[in-house]
Amino acid sequence: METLGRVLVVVPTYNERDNLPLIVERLRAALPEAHLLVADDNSPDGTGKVADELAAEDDHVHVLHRPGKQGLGAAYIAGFRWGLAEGFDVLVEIDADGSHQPEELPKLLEALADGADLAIGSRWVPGGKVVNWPHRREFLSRGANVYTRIMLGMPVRDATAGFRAYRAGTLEKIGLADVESQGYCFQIDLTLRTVRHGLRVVEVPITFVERTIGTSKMSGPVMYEAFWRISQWGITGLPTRLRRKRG
Ligand SMILES: Nc1nc2c(ncn2[C@@H]2O[C@H](COP(=O)(O)OP(=O)(O)OP(=O)(O)O)[C@@H](O)[C@H]2O)c(=O)[nH]1
Ligand SMILES: [Mg+2]
Repeated sequence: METLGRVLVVVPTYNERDNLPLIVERLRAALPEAHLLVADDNSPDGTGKVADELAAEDDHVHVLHRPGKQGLGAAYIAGFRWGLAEGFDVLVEIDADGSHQPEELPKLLEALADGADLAIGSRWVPGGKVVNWPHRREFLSRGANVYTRIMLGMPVRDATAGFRAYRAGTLEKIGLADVESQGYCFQIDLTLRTVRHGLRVVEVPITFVERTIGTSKMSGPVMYEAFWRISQWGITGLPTRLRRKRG
């Protein structure tokens, strides 16, 4: 197992005022060496101010203030750019709403240390779980992943997962400049880029817990974006897949 170097956890926030202090405390306890970057889209509920207060008390906490709500993908790209420029070796994604357990992060980092280029905290591999999800949400997530697997031919069970760890080198190789995905489909986009670059993706089972505080930002347009982009990537990638199969 190799040593991984410096870890940055990027926490995107939009109206997560009450969740942020809790997730920051848990992350700091689970991984005391890691640095955190809150990427806030000028949340109307004042999350940015809460983030500033946390950063003032702790030199491992940083804040990226963005002008307005531009989607999850854009927030992560800005956060990754910040982390790469600061020389971090590993970049982690985690939701602020408590759905992902910071205590499970060491497992993801172990997978990287064992040779993965991207470690995904996965709900849909053996050992993975969801807690308190309505049937409708589970159906949607499983359905989206089945559709993604069929359309894109990726051997990944939870390509929409938002709890993951990238080696800095992975992000540098796949490139962030031309990523257009704005919402959650950003997760599928980066997974596909990683697979298509021949890099190693490892899924680690996690327990996903439905948020108890604040509201979901999942919306119709966000789901629609994912659907049409997956379809588009599937169709444009088809000739290459067929050629590989024949050859
Ligand atoms: N900066 C920023 N963060 C966002 C944006 N949209 C969502 N987030 C954050 O991304 C994380 C995941 O968003 P959620 O609303 O919990 O969405 P989800 O977890 O996919 O869906 P639920 O299961 O319904 O909660 C949370 O920390 C949000 O605050 C955005 O446009 N900008
Ligand atoms: Mg959530």
